[in-house]
Order: sequence, then structure tokens, then C-alpha cells
Amino acid sequence: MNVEAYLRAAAASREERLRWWREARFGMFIHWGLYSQLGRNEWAMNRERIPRAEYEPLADTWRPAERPAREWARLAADAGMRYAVLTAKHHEGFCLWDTAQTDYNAVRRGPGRDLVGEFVEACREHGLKVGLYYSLMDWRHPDGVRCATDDAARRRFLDFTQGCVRELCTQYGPIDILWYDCHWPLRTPVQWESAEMNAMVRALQPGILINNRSMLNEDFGTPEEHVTPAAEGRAWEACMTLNGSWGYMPSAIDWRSVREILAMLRTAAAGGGNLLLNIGPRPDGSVPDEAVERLRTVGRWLGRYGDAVYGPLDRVAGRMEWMLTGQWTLRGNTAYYWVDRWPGTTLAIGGLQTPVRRATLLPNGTELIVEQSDRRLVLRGLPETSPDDIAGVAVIRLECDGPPRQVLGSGYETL
Ligand code: FHN
Repeated sequence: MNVEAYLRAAAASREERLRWWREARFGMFIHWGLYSQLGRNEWAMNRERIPRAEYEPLADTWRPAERPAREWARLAADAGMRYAVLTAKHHEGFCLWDTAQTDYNAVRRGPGRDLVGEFVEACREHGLKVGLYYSLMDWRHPDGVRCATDDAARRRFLDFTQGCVRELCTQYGPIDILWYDCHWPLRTPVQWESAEMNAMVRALQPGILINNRSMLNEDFGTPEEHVTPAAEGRAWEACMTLNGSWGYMPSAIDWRSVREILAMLRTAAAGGGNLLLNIGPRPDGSVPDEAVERLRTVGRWLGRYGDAVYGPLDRVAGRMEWMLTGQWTLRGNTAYYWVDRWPGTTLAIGGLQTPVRRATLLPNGTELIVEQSDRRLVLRGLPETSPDDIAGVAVIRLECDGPPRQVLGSGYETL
């Protein structure tokens, strides 16, 4: 395999393949598996050292409700999410599709159904792009550990892995995202045959996006539980939980607020990245109320202010300064100021170098009075209190005479 040729070819088509994804901005992550029945996070088997004989009967007791993926897809669409990624196989090794690689799968065991197929169908019914998560690490496969020290075991495990990935790329029509996870116990992409495997994937799914967790950078980076922009030009997607647990865990009660979710979304939008926000459905597939409430509220907010989030945006870093009343997203000659601390009837912004032609309040475009000197912009005619009754995060659109630029120096000069 000519790995350099593979990497060059993948790079050549990358921006075109990424176009829809960059503009989509926001996706749903779904962690659902045998572990959901325990309700103690997807790592319970490992952290509690649950014996295999005690864990595997979960494969026969699991009885998901009728097509819960439709509820997820509808919720994702209501939340303003444009794509969804389902754990087709997590570390526990249970496959949610009808794989020929192992009988430890949702068709042959308890569910008696192709849960991946139901997910793909539901996504398409709701206009969502389809992502499949695949854990390279496998706690159940007999070669899942010894593959690191035994060549024959590694060959068998790679054949299993590549067999699973091939099925996911051939059994469900167009797949938009392949989301690998956890490369333990192998230590290099050569050991994983990552280039060979991903070349197979791209041959089967020419438009697919592959994340960076098969030990090759591929199409996008995946900061986890923090929203940290990658270097300019590098696509990235922050994957985040709503309550600190990926898999269902009712005792994880520290739910992120809508305002925290909007702050994550803004940081992603301002940094040229995406947000993949997770739900951990109950074993029957239903979604915890806390998640439903938050996601529907975020969707209502995006229905009003989505212009500041979706589509091609410019990076804020290096162009705008931090402020006390709000934060920025940018597109061309337009700046969106997300006001999460409402200042009252007047808003002042220092250091804006670009002339502002027009300032309006989204979503209805209420005109604001613009007073601008070379040192500060003052907007008057604002309502006394925040006009956003959803999350108290209003957005002011500044239409400028050029790409917006704000300079406040070291921060110590004032007058
Ligand atoms: O161990 C997994 C974890 O369970 C979860 O799936 C996250 C999601 O990105 N990935 C791994 C931890 O990095």
C-alpha cells in the first residue's frame, strides 16, 4: 500500500467532502448499547470488572422499544442538528447491526433487529446526514488484547475489524461519517493498517468523512469534553456530553444548561468547528427528559438566531476581542454579537475599527441607533431587558463596510 498516495488522494478531495459538514455545524451523538441496561455509563463492564459470564446475558435481556431511532432523529431535527452519529459497536463489542463477524449482535440476540438499519432509516426520514461510530478497541473479541503481542492474533483481529467496517460501508447505502474511537491496544496506524482500511472505506463511500481516531489525521479532529479550536484550516468537531456520561446514567445529574450549550456552539462556530452533542438513551431507546428539554430549547433558539451559527463563518480569533456583554461570530462583512449579559438600552463596544452601516436585533431586524467614533461603537434604542425569552442570549447583527476588525490593544490603555 502506498500510504503517501492514499493520504494525498484523501487530502485532495477533503474540502469538497467537508463543505456540507462545515456548514451543518451541529450534530447529535448517540451512545446506546448493552451497557444502557445497567445505567452506570458505557465503561461499567471495565471499571467494575464485570465478569464476562455476568455481562453477556445482557445481549439476551435487551429489548429496545419500537424504532426509538425515530424519536432521536426527530429530536435532532428539532434541536437544529444536521447530522447524527450512532455507536454501531462500542468497546463492549456488541454490534448493533447484522454482522457476519460475530453472533454477538442485535439481530442474532435479544433485540432481534438491525438497530443500525433503523437508525439510518430514521436519519433519512428526517433529513439528517448519517454517521456511524466504531470502536476499534473491543473488550470481548478473544484477540482484542493479545493482538498487541501476537501477530496471528493481530491478523485475525484486523480481519474482524475490517470485516465490520466493510459491512457498515456496504449494507446501508451512503454513509456520511465514519467515527472511529479508541485505538488501544495497538500503538500505530501501521499496526492498525489504518491507511489500508480507510482506503477501502473511501473506495466504498467516496464522499465519506473519517475522523482522526484510527491514528491518521484524516478529515477532522475530535476534541472531547472541551471546545478547543484546531489550527486554521484544520476541520474539527468537539464531542460533548450533556451530563458527563456518554452512556445512559441516571445518577449523572449535572446537566449542562441551555446557555452552556449555546456557549459551546458559539465557540465552535467562532473557531471554524462543529459541535457533536451526545444523548445516552435509556435501554428502551427513550431519551431522558433533561436531554429532550434542553435540545428542544436549543432548537427554538437556533430557529431565531441560526444565521449566526450555520453556513460558512469566519474565524474570530485574531480579529475580534473578548467582551463582557457578549461574544462574536463572523461572516464576511457581518458580525453577530451574542449578548448573554444584557446591558440595558445602550450597548458600547470599544475598538471596532470597521465602520458599521447598520445594526439590527435578530430575529425581527429591529433597527438600532448607531453612533461610532474611531474608539467606540455605541448602539442605542435597545430594549430595557434582553429580547431573548428562550435563553437570555440575544443576537445583534452589525453590517459593516468591510470584514469586521476590533482592536483593544494590550487591554491596559483606556483613554
Ligand atoms: O471511551 C470512549 C467513551 O466511552 C466515549 O465513547 C467517547 C466519545 O468520544 N470516546 C471514548 C473516550 O475518549
